Amino acid sequence: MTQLFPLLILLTTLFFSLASTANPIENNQANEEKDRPIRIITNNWTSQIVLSEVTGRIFQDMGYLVEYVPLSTADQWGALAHNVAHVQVEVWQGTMSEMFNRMLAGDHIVDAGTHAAKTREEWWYPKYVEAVCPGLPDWQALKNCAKEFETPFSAPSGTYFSGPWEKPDTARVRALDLDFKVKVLAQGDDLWVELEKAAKIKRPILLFNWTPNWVESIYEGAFVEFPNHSPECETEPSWGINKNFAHDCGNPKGGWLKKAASKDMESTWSCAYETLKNINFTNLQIATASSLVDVKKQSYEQAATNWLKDNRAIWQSWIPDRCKQ
Ligand code: TMO
Repeated sequence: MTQLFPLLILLTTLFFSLASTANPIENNQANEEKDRPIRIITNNWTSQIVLSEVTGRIFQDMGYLVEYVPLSTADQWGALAHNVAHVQVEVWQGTMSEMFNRMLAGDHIVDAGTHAAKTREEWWYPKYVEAVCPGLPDWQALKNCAKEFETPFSAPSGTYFSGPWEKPDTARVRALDLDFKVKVLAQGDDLWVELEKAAKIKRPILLFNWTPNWVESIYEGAFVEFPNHSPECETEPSWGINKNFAHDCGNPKGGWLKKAASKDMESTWSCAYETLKNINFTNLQIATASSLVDVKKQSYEQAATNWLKDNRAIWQSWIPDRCKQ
């Protein structure tokens, strides 16, 4: 018996080490892939939060752990660069191209591809405003009617309401010599509070809006048409109608919408990374995702559940065959 003991231990050890290290490299990777959560960035507007939730549920369906990391669009770049967060599903050209391109050029993040959706982020007004500001949507109409948009914040100038995203609005007001002051709202949703208050009594209002968004399904309105955007407009003062200042133009029309990943995503969660590259939302899908919450008053989670239920064939097609369980 005492002689058998060492043999037994040897055999047991051998059995377990063979079982667990049959392919040591593959095994460690598999563990890390499924044990470490993929951290998805959530920002502060509806479609982004719903689509992040949709993306997270798809990853969970594939067997991954998922965490959501609420971050401002300003703070998300450092998190991605340090692999503290790994996925951003809505990078908008109009508000984020500058930082996105800088991070890409520095090799700090990965471009995970472009959605089919075409985007625009711009000054916007509800249709009834045209009656008191003839000439809209041409921006030059604003030269003669700034007073119509006066509020206690800006008196005697007009107010333009912007959201908490990096936009060169003050530089544009200066470059185009407009009599407006920019009121930056703390929360994205504050824009819709202002819009509803104004629209109820048909008070003129000018605010930041974008497409695709739920707003277009509820309010008739239009974007202000500023001089066409060009990259030089943002960097070359001599470009455009004001020879002394940059930003004498509007935001891009037909802008791109991209996905971003951390540098470690592909090597750590290769199937999730492949799926992220395939994820591809259209204008209608994004507008629908946001109206489920902002119009139909569902929670973000309910909206994601409903979206996944109604679009099963689409999201299943984003998962590569080799990654299907
Ligand atoms: C990035 N956003 C859609 C708020 O303009």
